[in-house]
Amino acid sequence: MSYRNGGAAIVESLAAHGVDVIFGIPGTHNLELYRHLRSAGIRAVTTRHEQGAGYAADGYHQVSGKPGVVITTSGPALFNVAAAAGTAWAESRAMLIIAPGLPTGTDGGDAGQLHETKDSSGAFDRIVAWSRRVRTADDAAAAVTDAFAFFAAGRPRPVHIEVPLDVLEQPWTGTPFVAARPAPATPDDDGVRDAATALSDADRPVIVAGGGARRAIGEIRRLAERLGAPVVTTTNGKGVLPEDHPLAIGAAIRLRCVQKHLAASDVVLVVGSELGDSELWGGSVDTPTVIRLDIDPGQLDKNRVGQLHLCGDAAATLARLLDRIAAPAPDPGAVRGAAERAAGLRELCHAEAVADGGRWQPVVDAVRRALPAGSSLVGDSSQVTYFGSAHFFGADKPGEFLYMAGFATLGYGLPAAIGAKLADPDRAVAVLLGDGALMFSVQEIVTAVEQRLPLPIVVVDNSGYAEIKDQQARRGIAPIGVDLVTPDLPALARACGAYGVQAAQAADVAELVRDALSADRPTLIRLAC
Ligand SMILES: Cc1ncc(C[n+]2csc(CCOP(=O)(O)OP(=O)(O)O)c2C)c(N)n1
Ligand SMILES: [Mg+2]
Repeated sequence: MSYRNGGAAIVESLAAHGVDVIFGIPGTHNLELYRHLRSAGIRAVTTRHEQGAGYAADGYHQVSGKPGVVITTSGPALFNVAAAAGTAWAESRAMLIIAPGLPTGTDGGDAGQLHETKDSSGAFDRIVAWSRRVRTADDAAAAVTDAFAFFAAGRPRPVHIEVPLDVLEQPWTGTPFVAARPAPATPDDDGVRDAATALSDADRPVIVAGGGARRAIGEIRRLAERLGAPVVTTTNGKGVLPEDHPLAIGAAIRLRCVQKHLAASDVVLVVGSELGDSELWGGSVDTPTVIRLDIDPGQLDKNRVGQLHLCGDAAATLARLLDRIAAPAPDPGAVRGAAERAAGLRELCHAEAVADGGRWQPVVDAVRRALPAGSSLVGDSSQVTYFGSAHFFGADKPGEFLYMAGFATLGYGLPAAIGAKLADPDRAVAVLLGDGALMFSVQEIVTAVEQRLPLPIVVVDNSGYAEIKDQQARRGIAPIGVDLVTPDLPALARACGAYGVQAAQAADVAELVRDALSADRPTLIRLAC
């Protein structure tokens, strides 16, 4: 057995919480963490930049449901993961970032040490839920326990643990401690009764499902069917109701036709969404009665005051609502009416989505055709994602479309796909993104090669930042900084040890993606547009 020290306290505690893979980069200061990974049965995946480790951890989290864990070294390495930490905060995802720090007693030091940082945990405390600089090896183990208890208890968010170098080396004789899972929180009876009454009495109820509904798919479906309520999702909630269900409207909350429909409805139940502008795109939810259900009390009136509030776990609270909402007497007419209302709205959505993103539909359709049921498509902050895949890629479940509408960070797609694939090696995972997005994380092609991932990476290449160019045009600004040199991407992929091919037209992408799924390495598929 290897020498047990503060590093072992962290690593053994991770293993006790079911962690079997970490994403990161080893360095001089985190070796006492890396020392223990192998014996703890934890696989270390080295990305080629810490930002990629953070996004890979997020993709892993979204597909596995387990928190993503990142280990960096100190100073620049930790700061390199800051954009991913910000993403996990904005999108409400569970991410644990562990990094070494300067020795205890040198806090705030300015002594010229390697990777010296003014105040790492202070800096990270401003961008994650909490950041703790631990003081002893026991404290290090307790911090891991606290992180997982935090992830289990409420709205998931990132946390950061800083382990001073001397604490990493400190002998440790403790044992990891796993806290009991708390019972899911649910609101009081009166709140559930009032909400159930409002929903039962509604003529035109609608359900809006956000990322907080991802673990309540059965309950959302049963409630929608019982009420005859169409279900609209945010992009983070995409797939909460299978998108081919007769009541599914899709990830369409940004569309004006949906917002008009909400205004013409009498009651909307919003489950696990902050109704942020990054999802509503300047619009609003103007339904007279809005019921907000969220695990985080801070969300219950956010962006749109709720008339009724349900503070609790989505699945547990919806189950209690279902107990109180009687199944309607069999009435085929009512069922047909609800499905017809949903079908009418879906048609309007499709027309609106085609109006601003129709040119992306052929390539999205080609990727969809090539991917078997239960696959995941990963997007990025590119037009092909928010105007394309978000609407045209049908998802059956959460985790089948990976994106980050809130932080909207370029460079997410490729590393997140690596994490998703490692979370579920049997699942087909593909990336569809723009050239600009790829260039932020292009080095992670090598990570995917090293991990031997049969990953299709479909790049729509318009040699620059079309979205920003369009925005410049709308403001009357002559294009500046947006028309870019893009390398020969297939050649670059080949140089990295991947396959690289050109698609002559969008329809050809289907065949190329199919081939890529059965390859022994990633394939970059470039489509000029
Ligand atoms: C980290 C980061 N930097 C800058 C931006 C601003 N931004 C948003 S979209 C975009 C262009 C993306 O280019 P590409 O992926 O090629 O998609 P396209 O707009 O060409 O469809 C930029 C620069 C961002 N979202 N994230
Ligand atoms: Mg582009």
